[in-house]
Amino acid sequence: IKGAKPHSYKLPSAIVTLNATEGLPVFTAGQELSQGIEGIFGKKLDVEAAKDVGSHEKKHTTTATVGTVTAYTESDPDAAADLPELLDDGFYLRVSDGNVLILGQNERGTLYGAFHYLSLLARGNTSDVTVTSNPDAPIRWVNQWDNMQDGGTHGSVERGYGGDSIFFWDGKVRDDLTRAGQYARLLASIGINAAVVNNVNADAKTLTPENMDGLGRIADAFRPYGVQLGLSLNFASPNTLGGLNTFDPLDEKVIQWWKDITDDLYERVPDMAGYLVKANSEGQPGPMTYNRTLAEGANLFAHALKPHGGTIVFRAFVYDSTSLNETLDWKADRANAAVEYFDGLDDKFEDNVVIQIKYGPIDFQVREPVSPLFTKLVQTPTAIELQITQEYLGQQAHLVYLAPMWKEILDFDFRAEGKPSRTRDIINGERFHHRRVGGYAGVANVGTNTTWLGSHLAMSNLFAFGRLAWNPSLTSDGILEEWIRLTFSADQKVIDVISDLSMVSWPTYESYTGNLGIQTLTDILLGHYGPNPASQDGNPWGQWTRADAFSIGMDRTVWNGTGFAGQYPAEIAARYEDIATTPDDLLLWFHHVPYTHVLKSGKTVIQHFYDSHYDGAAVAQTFPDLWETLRGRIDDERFEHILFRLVYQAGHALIWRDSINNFYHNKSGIADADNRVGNHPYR
Ligand code: GCW
Repeated sequence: IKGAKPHSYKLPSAIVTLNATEGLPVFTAGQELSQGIEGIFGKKLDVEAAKDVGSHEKKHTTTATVGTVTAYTESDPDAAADLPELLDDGFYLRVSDGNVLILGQNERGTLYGAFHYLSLLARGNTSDVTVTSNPDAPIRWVNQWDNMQDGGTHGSVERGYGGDSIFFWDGKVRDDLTRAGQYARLLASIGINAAVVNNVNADAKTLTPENMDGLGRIADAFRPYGVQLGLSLNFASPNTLGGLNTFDPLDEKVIQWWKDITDDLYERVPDMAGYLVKANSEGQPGPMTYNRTLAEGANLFAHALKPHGGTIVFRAFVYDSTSLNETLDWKADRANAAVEYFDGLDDKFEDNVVIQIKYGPIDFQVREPVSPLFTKLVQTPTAIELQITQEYLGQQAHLVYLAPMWKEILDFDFRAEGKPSRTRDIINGERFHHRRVGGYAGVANVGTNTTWLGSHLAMSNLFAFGRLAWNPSLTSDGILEEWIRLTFSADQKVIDVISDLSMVSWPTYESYTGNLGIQTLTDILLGHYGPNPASQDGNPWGQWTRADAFSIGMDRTVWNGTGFAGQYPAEIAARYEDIATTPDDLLLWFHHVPYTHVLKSGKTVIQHFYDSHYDGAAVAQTFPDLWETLRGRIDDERFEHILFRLVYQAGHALIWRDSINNFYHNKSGIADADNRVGNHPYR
């Protein structure tokens, strides 16, 4: 770690933890501080355990005192008056002339405070400070889509691009969970408080007694960092694993089976966060298999979890991938599904249910309007599902820094009831619920690869997710700079180059993939990677563009289309209903228009496609040269690893450009005004 000023900084002479228990976050905070300060300043501080504040203060001239607010004020009741009010997981940090006070609202908050202090030091901020910091929302979870086993022995990760599962091997929990502990450390350093460890396409055998023991070991590896374990469930488990002849959520035997399983799990993991459930979607079983509602399905788990204080996070990603027929039905639209399935259920959920909603109504595309379901659940807490793993966004082989996209989504104003209604204020409970509920879920999918995500630069996305879930007011470039300083260097050139690359990366990727809200145009039949616009029509998943020889786009208007635009509150519905007020970047999401339709920019749709693909690919060509300017300024290993990917991305951007442009050129027969399309060297 570079950047700190070792000579001018007055360090505390010792670290004193209050009421620390080994294996819990306050103890960890002491260890992390000692290790971190040694890493930055080369000086090892002792960590002393104290029962109360008074006993140690006399011994040292200066101290770093670390503990929960409760432990601190119990031993010194007068101190309480000087402390700010903290919310769950919040912390207070005061640095003053070599004395450091780090207090958490709970154990976990104390660790967050310690990491914050280290982050300041590592970024060279050695001035006296007083910081009070509370997270924006209680749910700050990552979701891992880890399988217990692939076709062979490997625990694979669905849409994971960083190697095998760090949790599972050969259908069981791994013996060696060192990486799981390291992952928890990584997550705690950015304020994440829970991790769901298995795929939402869940395997019932996660719940065998042996595997439940294994899950207990994962929770033990997480606990020192205050990361709680969450678990995805397969709805049919009472039948497929339990041997019952049904998994009907209203059946007494089924209810008892889940209660017993939940009690068994809590015996092993008393602090389990709860469950995550994908039901009646993409072939997964669910309550609708028995004509029960999604609420009846969610409440089954809510009841089992309630005595233990657990939360059931129920996914809104519900649609039937067998009933969609594009050619026969102009009004068929997968985007409508979530709001339709949850219609009439808002007051039916138990109070420990949170509905987890993907940011867009389809599926993690490069640009989507924000899901209107956020405004329909005004009594039920919601969490937003963001995807850190870049499934449709280049799968870590392309650099796409996602914070700018997430910020747009979080800041989007739905104007519900004509009042300000930003996504971020809905998911933290402020707008509708008036209490702290809901929050953020990030599909992370780290793996055994030493880079965790498969690429060094992709880690800025995991970092940004945690920082935004803590504080959505932070800026994308501010978060990025923080990350670069902590990860690479305080060298201004390094900060500038990585910032420049990252900040243009999302618009660049959008330019050379799918424009104007048409979706990413990846191959959706195979791995969601690389260009395949032809696959975007006629498929059973309802990810369609309705492109023909003359026109393109999904008509989602109320007056003539699928009606999706009408799912928004009135002002927004009106904006999207009308071509004139629909922003160009969502035009083809909401409207079906001729290729010759003229955009607000004055260009036709087809010419915009051509130009944008040339422009985006041209920007990608500059990435490797820009990166070259950092040679020698960061370590060779990471330099080469990243260079390799940027060179690849530059090449792949050309393939994207030509595949998409040729496809629409052939389909429309309309020439490129600049006469580039159809004349390139690959033909
Ligand atoms: O679009 C799909 C992804 C699946 C994923 C699903 C979901 C886990 O391609 O891989 O399944 O979304 O979010 O449930």
